[in-house]
Amino acid sequence: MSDARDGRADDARTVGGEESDGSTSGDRLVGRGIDRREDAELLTGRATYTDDISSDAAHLAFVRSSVGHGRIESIDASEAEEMGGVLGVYAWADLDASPSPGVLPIRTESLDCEVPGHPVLARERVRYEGQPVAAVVAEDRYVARDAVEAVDVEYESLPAVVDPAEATADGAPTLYETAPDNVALDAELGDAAATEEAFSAADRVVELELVNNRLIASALEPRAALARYDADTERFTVEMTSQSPHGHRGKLAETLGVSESRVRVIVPRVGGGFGHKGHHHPGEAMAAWCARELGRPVKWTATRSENYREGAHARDHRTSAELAVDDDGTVRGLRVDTRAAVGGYGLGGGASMPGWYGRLLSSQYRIPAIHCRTRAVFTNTAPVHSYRGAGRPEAIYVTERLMDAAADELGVDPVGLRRRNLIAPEEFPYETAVGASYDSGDYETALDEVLDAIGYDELRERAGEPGDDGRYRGVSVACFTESTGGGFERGVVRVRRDGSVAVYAGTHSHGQGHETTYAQLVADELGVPYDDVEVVEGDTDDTPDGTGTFGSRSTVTGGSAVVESARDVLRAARGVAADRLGVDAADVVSEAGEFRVVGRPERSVSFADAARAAETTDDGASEKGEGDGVAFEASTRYEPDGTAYAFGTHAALVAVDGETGAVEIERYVAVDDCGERVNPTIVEGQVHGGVAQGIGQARSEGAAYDDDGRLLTDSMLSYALPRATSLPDIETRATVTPSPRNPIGAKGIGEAGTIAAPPTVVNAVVDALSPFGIEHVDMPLTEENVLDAIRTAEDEV
Ligand code: MCN
Repeated sequence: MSDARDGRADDARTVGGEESDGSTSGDRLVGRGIDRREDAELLTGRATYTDDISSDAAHLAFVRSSVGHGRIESIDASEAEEMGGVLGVYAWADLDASPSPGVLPIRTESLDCEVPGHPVLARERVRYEGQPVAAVVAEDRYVARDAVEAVDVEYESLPAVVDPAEATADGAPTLYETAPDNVALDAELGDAAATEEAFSAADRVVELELVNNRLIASALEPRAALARYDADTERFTVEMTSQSPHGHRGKLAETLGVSESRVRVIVPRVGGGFGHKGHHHPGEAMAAWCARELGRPVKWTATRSENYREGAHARDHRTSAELAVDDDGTVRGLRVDTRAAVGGYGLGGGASMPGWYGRLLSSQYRIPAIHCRTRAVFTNTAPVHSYRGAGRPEAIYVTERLMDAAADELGVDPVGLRRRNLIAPEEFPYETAVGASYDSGDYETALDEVLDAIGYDELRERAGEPGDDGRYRGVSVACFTESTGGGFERGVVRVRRDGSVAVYAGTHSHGQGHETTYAQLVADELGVPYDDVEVVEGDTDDTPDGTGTFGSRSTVTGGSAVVESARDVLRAARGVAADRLGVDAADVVSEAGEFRVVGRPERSVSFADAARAAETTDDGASEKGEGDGVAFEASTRYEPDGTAYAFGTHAALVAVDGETGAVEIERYVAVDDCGERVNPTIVEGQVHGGVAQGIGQARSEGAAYDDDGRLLTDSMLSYALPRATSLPDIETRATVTPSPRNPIGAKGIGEAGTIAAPPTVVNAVVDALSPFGIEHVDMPLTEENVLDAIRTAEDEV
């Protein structure tokens, strides 16, 4: 661990491994790995998810495009309309005739072309297989599905293009007349001239052509909505799967053509999201539209294959990347040209936008010149959107693969090459060549920690040669940084007369455990028992405006908002306590739920007594009084002072069977630094989940379309998610380098594993395959792909 610090992040600590039990630091709850309070309900099956909500709802089902690209010639719904139990069959013409725009809004201002938003039901043209073309509402879901089968749609098929690189080639089929080259956005980041200069001056240039495979978000619970419309108040209530209740309220209002005040979004328990439940899809909006049309609640629940067809999908980059490096291992420049699919409709998803992608390309290194060109490209595929990591895994994959390729080219150890170029602790805050301002970091400590944990030196000596079992061993590391936090959140802390506390937040936990961690944060600030703090998320009528849970932002942004509110509440309570004690507030200290007079600790008032007293007092900024049962309340709109950059270094040991191409990950060690950890057990859980997903991308997952735009991987039989048996025991350790940019000192952790795992695994497998002269294998590293690479290499010898 390095001890040179700049005073802002002056206590990097290493914790974890076998010794880590997440144990308490004093009486504080923050830093303790207490069990998640939400788990009893979730694990015993008592939790209520959207589809569990019983009602007299009618059921909505979609007729979806069977072609990847085409024009709708006719829709014949006569047979479906006559089926018993069918309440209505709708197509674009019905939406068009209604007061609702019926289009999912997209952020066209960031695009280089004018394109329409995604129509809830296709308007003349379909641009991906699975796009909703017509909607059927029936008394029950089985009738609705039967009626879907009875709707006859004729298409004029158009040529399709599914690969983002092919979509930009001359003569490729075009999705929009306004974007003849299929490019939705062509953006540059960094200084092209300075990068050119760096490349000319460098001793060597290393190049890689990389495919970042297309993924599909596979949350256990598919998307669902139950919509009601109250004709008296002209108000929609939509219970739905969401990561962003207020975001969905705004988007639903736009699609329905009403003001936000006419939409209430309620989010019950959500069975995972991984990004795709933050995005606006047709199903939820159509359920709301039908509820108003029919004057009856309408429920929609996606089937697994609908969820796979409609997306959102993720990644799908084709990248040409070059690293300029001197013979002594000094990296001089990085140049990247990426074509990223956006699917049939431009969503503005973070994955393809330069901000989230290009800005991370510097990883942990001092790279003086970087230039990144990103083209976001329309393809006849499901829309691509943010998925756990959202742009950052794609960026880190590029840099970390190049570092290994450069080490190979120079004939040096990949760890040594990385170490030489790491940004040093005293250089923070550090401005990268692509405009990211890193807040704090101690990268070398994380690197040393992971090397020690995996026993790198010894493994390195054995790598490359077949072991006694005939398999080839490879060992790797990959470093990463991750932008976390950002945007704004509001947090409300309300203290009732009995001293109990309710925390309201605009974020929404869908597996992350906010009910536990926000309660830890607020209980500590107020010095009240943890069990007295209740956390409420997920109802736009009850919770303050918020941005939502994605981008590993909830702790940094939402957590800080509730901490700031708790501090305001504490100030108000101290004022009341001081009144009761007959002293100035400045002479009162708060300790573990007691307000004590400085120097006279026997004179005290408890927090609960101050809350009771507040009701009969009417001064104090946050003090409510007035007999409404609320003693104190504070609301904070919090925006962090810049991004908190989490980081870490992961390492893997793999064994590859040269005869079959089978890869086994024998060891996987993750060292992560998310600043102050509110709950180390939850943090570890997040790392485990993220690494599992990252290994899924590296080893088996990959959405495949045929040339006509038909999805070949439309179920879990064909889309190969990782299984327990394909995952190693994930060993976790941590370093702690607080962020100076928020009151908690935290950085996000929710996506770290998905960022680090793909390059860690691919680097290890390529290392194992080095005896064959193999320099790169694209993900997923299935047996077939690995064997292909070996055969091709052998043929070339
Ligand atoms: N935490 C902590 N200390 C820190 C940072 C985080 O104790 N320094 C805790 C938090 O308080 C929270 C959890 O770790 O309980 C994750 O926090 P954070 O990193 O702030 O991320 P968010 O809560 O904003 O969650 C979003 C992130 C993203 S972007 C995806 S995608 C994702 C993920 O979290 N999807 C998930 N984790 C998931 N976990 C589950 N089970 N299901 C998903 O769909």
